[in-house]
Amino acid sequence: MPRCRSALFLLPALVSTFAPVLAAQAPLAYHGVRLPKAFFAGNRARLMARAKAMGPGSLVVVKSMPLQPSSGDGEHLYRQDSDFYYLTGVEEEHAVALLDADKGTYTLLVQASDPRREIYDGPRLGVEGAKARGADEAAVFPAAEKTLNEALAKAKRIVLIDNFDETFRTKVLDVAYPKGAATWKGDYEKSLVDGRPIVAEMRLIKQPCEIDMIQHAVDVSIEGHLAAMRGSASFTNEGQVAAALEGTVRALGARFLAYETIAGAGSNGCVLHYPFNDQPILPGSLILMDASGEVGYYTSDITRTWPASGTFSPEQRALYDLVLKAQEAGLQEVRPGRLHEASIRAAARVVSDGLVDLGLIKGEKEAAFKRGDWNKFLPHGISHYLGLDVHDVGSYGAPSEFHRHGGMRPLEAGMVLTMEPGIYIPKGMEGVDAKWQGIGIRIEDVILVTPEGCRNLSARLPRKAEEVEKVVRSGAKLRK
Ligand SMILES: [Mn+2]
Repeated sequence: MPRCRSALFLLPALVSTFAPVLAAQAPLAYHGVRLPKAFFAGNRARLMARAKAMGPGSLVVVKSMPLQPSSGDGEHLYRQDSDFYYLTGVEEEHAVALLDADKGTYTLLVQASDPRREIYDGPRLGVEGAKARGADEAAVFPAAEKTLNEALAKAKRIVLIDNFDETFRTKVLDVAYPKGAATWKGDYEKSLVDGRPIVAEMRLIKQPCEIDMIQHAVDVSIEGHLAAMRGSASFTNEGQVAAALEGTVRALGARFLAYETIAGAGSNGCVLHYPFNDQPILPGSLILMDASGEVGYYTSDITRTWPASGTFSPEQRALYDLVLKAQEAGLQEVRPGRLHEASIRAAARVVSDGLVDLGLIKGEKEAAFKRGDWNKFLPHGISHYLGLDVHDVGSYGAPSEFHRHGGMRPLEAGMVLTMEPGIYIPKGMEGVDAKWQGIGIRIEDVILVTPEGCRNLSARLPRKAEEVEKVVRSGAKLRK
């Protein structure tokens, strides 16, 4: 796979532009940073090679993400589909990429210029812009319909990524498989192939420049977490915690959040995807924040849990140390050739055994683990892939080795995944002493599988209980 240039070459100019804002934080600043054209060209070439290997007449058809309406005449902020982005680098809506595997050509079909709309949305790529982004040929709609129809008619095999755009999918199928007896020649003339799993496998193993981008996203997210932790001694509402992270990551160049911020205090930390972030922070409560920015379309996924006051209570501390121990146990199992499942089981086992030690689970350890009693306290997955999407694509199974590996996939260098055990004891949980209730803890880091083992890309953000307390207290001191 081609080693592509890091986007870091853009940094000096950016840092000087934002120097006044970022005086305390330099050199982090990733406004507008994108991967180079060669990266997208390399991805197209690899996909075209796969399509060509399927036989002559293969055409890859990739549709951009449709606009998502919100309410009234509003729309959600447009973010390109990750597959489309990975193959084109194009951020514009209403675009279709055609890869002709026989000829090795890339044709980009884009929306026509519309002066009225461009007053609102800014300039459109047009034919010139499409070619400047690496297209061999380009056309604008509606004239581009003809280019599309001809390519579809000629193709023997259509490798389709339609982004759940039903209108587009129907159109492709109508052209590819015309209805009516006159066209029926006793057999299908074309085959249709789902392109998504092919691109998913490509995206699963990250190229060096992608790892750099994920690191950028992680780095700005670390700054966001630090800002929220440092501010929390004076925060009185979850909204301020979320705002501290979101303001920071955006100031450092994250156009998008990697996902909606989860900032829950006390029992709200037990709601896994807590969406409200608007409740008071009561004295003595923990704050669980699962939040990250996205840089140049690459995500991060980090969770920290800290005491709002700067000091864990004994119960909070006992559970916190257990979650951290579970995460460490999981990380020990992350290396090439080991099953992904092994790391997940190792983390879960530590949680289960620890809960027995604390008296929260009754009985003998081995039996308790097998019964899955721990699931009540840890009801979510402990690890997932990460990349252009926060829950990134790629199969977790290995069908050809299903039996040997128990259905789980051996890890490979270049995979990026999270490790995120937690323990959640909401207020009112049955059969649990009141002193444990209202505690939700998760610790989550972004992990790169390396040839030797793994590297924690978010290790710079403190995780040990004393270190976390120190960060929170340092913020309290600053304001005195
Ligand atoms: Mn996660």
